[in-house]
Amino acid sequence: MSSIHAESIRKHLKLYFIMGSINCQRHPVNVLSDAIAGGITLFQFREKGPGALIGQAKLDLAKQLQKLCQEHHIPFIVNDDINLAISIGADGVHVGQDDESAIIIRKKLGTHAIIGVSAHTIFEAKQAIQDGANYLGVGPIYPTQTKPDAKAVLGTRLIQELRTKGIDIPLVGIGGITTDNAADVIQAGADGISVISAIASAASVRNVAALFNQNLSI
Ligand code: TZP
Ligand code: MG
Repeated sequence: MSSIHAESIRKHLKLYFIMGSINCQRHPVNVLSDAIAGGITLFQFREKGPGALIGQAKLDLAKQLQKLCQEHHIPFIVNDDINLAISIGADGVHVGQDDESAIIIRKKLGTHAIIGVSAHTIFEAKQAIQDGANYLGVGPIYPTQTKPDAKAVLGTRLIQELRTKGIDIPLVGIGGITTDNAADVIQAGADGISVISAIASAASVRNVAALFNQNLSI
């Protein structure tokens, strides 16, 4: 990866909003639109869990959300679904440890795609870097209700450890991040934070996104 690409990704990770239809109390297009107005810097379409859309409905929503992102120059990342990402020309994908390796995904998506990988240990982080991941999602940092199968809570320890070891790949913390604890995640060495419920379920999506932004500008 060229370093210009890496530095551009690092900047986009600052306030990384993730959601799918089941995380939203209003139409996802309205939620994303408000989140963009509040200043999110990256978006991941994560249409997953009980009641999630599938097939044509999932494709249609992906296209609507992607269009909104394109209008605001916000990269659009797809969770897990490599074929969906290819079919709509998404900017990248985010995968977990049980998904295909970044090596295979890179072959499918090409050099310019943004590939993010979830890491829960130093070993997983190093492997993802070796496989060509552009950024890591490290977590869960704090307890979360959003992912029932989330692994053990890490706190900010792994982020600190990665940075102490000189691993400088762009990375975000994920899991239970709120406007109150976001700055601690950055302080530990993350380039940004990724958030589902604190933004998607907020009474004012726009205001909460803006408050995150304010609290991250440290
Ligand atoms: N991966 C680790 S924790 C998590 C994911 C997808 C859920 C994050 O959601 P929230 O609502 O921001 O805690
Ligand atoms: Mg996955």
